[in-house]
Amino acid sequence: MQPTDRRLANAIRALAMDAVEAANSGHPGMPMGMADAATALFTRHLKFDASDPHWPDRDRFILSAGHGSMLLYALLYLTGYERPTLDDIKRFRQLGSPTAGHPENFELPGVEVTTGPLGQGVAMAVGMAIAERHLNAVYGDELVDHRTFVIAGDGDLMEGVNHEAAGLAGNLRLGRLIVLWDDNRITIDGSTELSRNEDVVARHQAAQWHTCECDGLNADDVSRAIEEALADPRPSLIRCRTIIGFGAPNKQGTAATHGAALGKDEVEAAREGLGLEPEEFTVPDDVLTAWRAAGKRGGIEHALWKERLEASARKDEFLARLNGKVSDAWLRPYVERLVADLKPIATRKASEMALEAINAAIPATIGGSADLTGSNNTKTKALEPLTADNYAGRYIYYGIREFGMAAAMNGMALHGGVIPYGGTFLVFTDYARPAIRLSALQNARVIYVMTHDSIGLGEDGPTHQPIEHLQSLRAMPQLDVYRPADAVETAECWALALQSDGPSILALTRQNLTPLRTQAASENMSARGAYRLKAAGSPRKVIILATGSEVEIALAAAEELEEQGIGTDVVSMPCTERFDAQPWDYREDILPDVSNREILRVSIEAGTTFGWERYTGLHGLRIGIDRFGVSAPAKDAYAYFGLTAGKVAGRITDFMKQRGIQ
Ligand SMILES: Cc1ncc(C[n+]2csc(CCOP(=O)(O)OP(=O)(O)O)c2C)c(N)n1
Ligand SMILES: [Mg+2]
Repeated sequence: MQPTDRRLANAIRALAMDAVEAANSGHPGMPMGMADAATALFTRHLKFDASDPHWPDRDRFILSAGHGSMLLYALLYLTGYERPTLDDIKRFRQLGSPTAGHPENFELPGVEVTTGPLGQGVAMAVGMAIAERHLNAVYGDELVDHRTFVIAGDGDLMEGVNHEAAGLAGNLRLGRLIVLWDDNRITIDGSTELSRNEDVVARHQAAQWHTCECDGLNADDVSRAIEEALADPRPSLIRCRTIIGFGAPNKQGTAATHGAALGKDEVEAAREGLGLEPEEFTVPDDVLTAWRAAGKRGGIEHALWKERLEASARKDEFLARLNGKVSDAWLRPYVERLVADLKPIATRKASEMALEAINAAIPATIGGSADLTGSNNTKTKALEPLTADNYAGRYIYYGIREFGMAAAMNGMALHGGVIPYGGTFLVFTDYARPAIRLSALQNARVIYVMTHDSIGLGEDGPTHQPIEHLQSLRAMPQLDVYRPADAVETAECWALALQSDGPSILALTRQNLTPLRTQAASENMSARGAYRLKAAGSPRKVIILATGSEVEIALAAAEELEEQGIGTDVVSMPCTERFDAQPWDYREDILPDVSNREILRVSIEAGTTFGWERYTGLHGLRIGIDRFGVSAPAKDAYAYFGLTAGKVAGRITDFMKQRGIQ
C-alpha cells in the first residue's frame, strides 16, 4: 500500500530534526512546517530525474529560505540523488560535508543556487525563469519547456530585493515561476506582527502576479493550488498557511523552532506524536521506496526529451550552448580593425564597440541595464528587447533595480545557456553588492558593466563618484575586477570576462581616453593582469603602476621624469587578481622585489589609496583620492586632486628628494 503523503512528509521532518540535533545547530522549524507542501511538489509536480541532476530540461527548484537547508537535503536523499547520502546527512554542517549550513550549488548537484542571504533565492529564480523563456523562444518546446519553483519564507518576502524581483517578474509575465510562501507568521524575533502589516498577497497582485492560498499542511490542497498556479499565465504566489516546527508538540508555532535543535525530550515527543520510527535517522522501508519512486517519476519524460534532442537538427548547437564555452575568435579581427582607426574614446564606448563584435559572434549573451542603457552603452544595435511579448530578445530593461538585476543575472548564469551582462554606475555596485558576492561564491559567469568609474564622471559629483569601490570589490574572493585603460584593453578584458567561469566587473570611464595600445598584439596582454606598457629609457628608478584612465597620466608623467634622467617604467594593471596569479618570475620582472630606495614604486588610481601598498610597498608612493569627490567638470576635478602629469611627476620627484632616493 502506498504510504500517505503525511508519512512521506514525516520522513522529511524526522531527518531534519535528527540532523539538527546531531549537529546541535541548524533550523528544524522551516523543514517541519513545509514538509507537506514539499512532498506535494516533489511527488506530483516537479519535473526531475534524481539520476541526472543536470538534465537541462528539468524544472528548477530553489529553496530561497536557505536556512531550511535540511528540507532540501532530505528531499535529495529521499528521492535518490547520489548525494547527499544518509551519512552526509548525519554529518550535517560538519567540515568537508556537502550538507553545508546553507545549500551551496558548488557542493551538491540538485542544489540549483546558493541560498541563505534572504530574498536572493526568489530574485535568482526570476533570472532562471527568464533564461528558460528565452531558450524556449530560441529552441522551442521540444528542447526547453520547464518551470521554476521556489519555497520562500516571510524573510524572503520582506527583503527589499523581493520588491525588485516581483516587479521584474510581473513585467516580464514569467508565468512559469511559482513561489510557495511558507506563511507561518514567525521569524527569528517572534511574530511577523512585530514588523510587518503589509498585505503581501495584495502587493504581488499589484505587481501583476497571480495569487492563491492553500493549507500548507495538506498535500492535496497544496497540489490543488499548484495546479491553479500552473494554469495561470502570470507568475504565481501561493500562500501556504503553515505552522513552523509542525509536529514538535510543545514548540511548534513558535520562534523557538526556527534556528535551534529542539532538544532530546521534544524530539522524543515529536517522534511519538508523528508516529516516527524510534531510531534516529531511520526512514521506514515503504516510505523510502515511495520516495525513490518519486525520484524516478521524471524518467520517462527525460527519455522522451533525449529522443527529441537526438532527432533535433540543432542538437550540437544546443549542447554547445549549454556547455557554455565561448571562443575569443572575435577579438583579433576586432582589435585589428580598432587599431586601424584610433581616436580618443571613453572605455564605456569602447565596451559598446567590443559588444557589437561579441553579440554578433556569441548568441548566448543577454545584455541589460538598470535604467542607464544610454550611459552604460550596453545595448548594441541588433539587440531586440526581451519582453513579455518577445522572449527571444536579448536586451533586458531591468528598471532601477540594481540588486534585482544582479540577482536575476546570477539565476540566468546558473540556469545555463545564457551569458548575462548588465550595467549601472560603478558607485551603485553598493546597491548590487550582496548579489555580486553571491556571483563570486557561486562561480556564476555574470559580467557587470560598471561605467562612470571615477571622479572622471564629473559634474554629478560625490554621490556618483566611486572612491572606495574598486578596492572593496578587489577584496572580494573569486571576483575579477577589470579596469581597462583604452579601447584595446577594453576588448581584451571583455574576452577574459567571457571566458571566465566566474563573475567579472568591468570598470569603465565616462570620459574619453587617449589610445595607448596602438598595435594589435599577438597575445591578450590584459590576461597577465599587469604588463609593462613603457620601459624605462634610462636605468630604471621608478615604476608607475596605474589602472584605467590614470594610465595615460602615468605615461605623460613618465615622459617628464625621463626628461630629468629618471628612468621610469609604466605598468598598466587592468586586473590585480590576474597579476597576483602570475608565476613568480613574471611578477618579479614587472615588480622586482627590491627596496623602494633602489626602485621607487608608485601607484596611481583615481580612488582610494587603501590597499595599494600591496604593490608599492609600505614606503612607496600612492597617488589617489582618500576623500569623497567633487562636483565639477572632469578636467577640473582631476586637476583639483592633483591627477595631472605635471603634478604626478612633481610629487614623484619631491618624494624621491625627501626620501634621499637618487
Ligand atoms: C539577508 C539576511 N538577513 C538576515 C538573515 C538571518 N536570518 C536567517 S532566517 C531569518 C528569519 C527568517 O524568517 P522566515 O523567513 O519567516 O523563516 P522561518 O523563521 O519562518 O523559518 C533571519 C533574519 C539572513 N539569512 N539573510
Ligand atoms: Mg516565517
